[in-house]
Amino acid sequence: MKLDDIKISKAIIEEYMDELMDYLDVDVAIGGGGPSGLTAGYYLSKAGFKVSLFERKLSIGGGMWGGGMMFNKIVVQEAGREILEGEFGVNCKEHEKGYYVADSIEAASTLCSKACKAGLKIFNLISIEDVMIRNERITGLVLNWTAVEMAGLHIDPLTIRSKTVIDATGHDCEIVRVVQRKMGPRLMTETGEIMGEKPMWADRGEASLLENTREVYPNLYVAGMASNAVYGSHRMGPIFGGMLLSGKRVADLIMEKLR
Ligand code: 48F
Repeated sequence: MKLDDIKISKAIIEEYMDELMDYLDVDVAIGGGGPSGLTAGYYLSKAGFKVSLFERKLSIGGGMWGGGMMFNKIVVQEAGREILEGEFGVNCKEHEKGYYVADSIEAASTLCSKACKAGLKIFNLISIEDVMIRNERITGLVLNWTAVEMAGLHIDPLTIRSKTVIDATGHDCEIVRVVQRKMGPRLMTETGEIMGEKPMWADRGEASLLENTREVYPNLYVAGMASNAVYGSHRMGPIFGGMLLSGKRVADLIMEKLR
């Protein structure tokens, strides 16, 4: 078959636009394609919800690729292994009792692949710059191309509607930060504000993460490192079990709410 360059362009543009149109109105919109966002997207999509995920960067996987200080291994504890190996099929080696090691490349690529196959629609190279709020509830997201953001171009964004939103943007908890900036101290935290991340302490950080994975403003949930940053708990470095468990927990909470 003789290839027509213009037909290739047409295929890409039409298919992308069709999908973008289809995803203007979703059940759940996830900000951030790290381990917590991908896990949440996987479970919600698998349960039949319409879910989109927006990732600022070209690659999906967030802080998982680099392991600890670029040694591309991650550690999970038993509960995390049940998801990483049990659900996703990523090989986990017991290094010593209770400490399982996985290859970060296998982990990040498998999470991404399984989430896509479960039905999660991932849009990369798009940044969430704002939220839509009606009657003090989150009703959607405000999006722009990352390239626009990086170039500092003065170009207005577009919006999507979503019944619920997950902030899985990691340490910076960017979506919650926008809500705080626009709405003042109205978050469902002790102070009404973002409480801020505490220093590295794997044990405490992991232990508090599930409790901190919750609704923080009507229709807005936090998952992963964003949860500990919002609720004032510790960072935990290259142990990733909590991220997976947090992704599953936020999915369970949203399923309960939407059903
Ligand atoms: O940082 P990230 O991997 O978040 P996570 O799922 O996992 C944290 C761990 O990687 C690690 C850790 C483990 O113990 O502490 O840090 O909580 O992924 C967050 C993703 O969100 C994207 C960002 O590029 C990254 O890939 N992101 C951040 N802000 C935005 C965004 C935004 N405004 N719009 C779209 N994507």
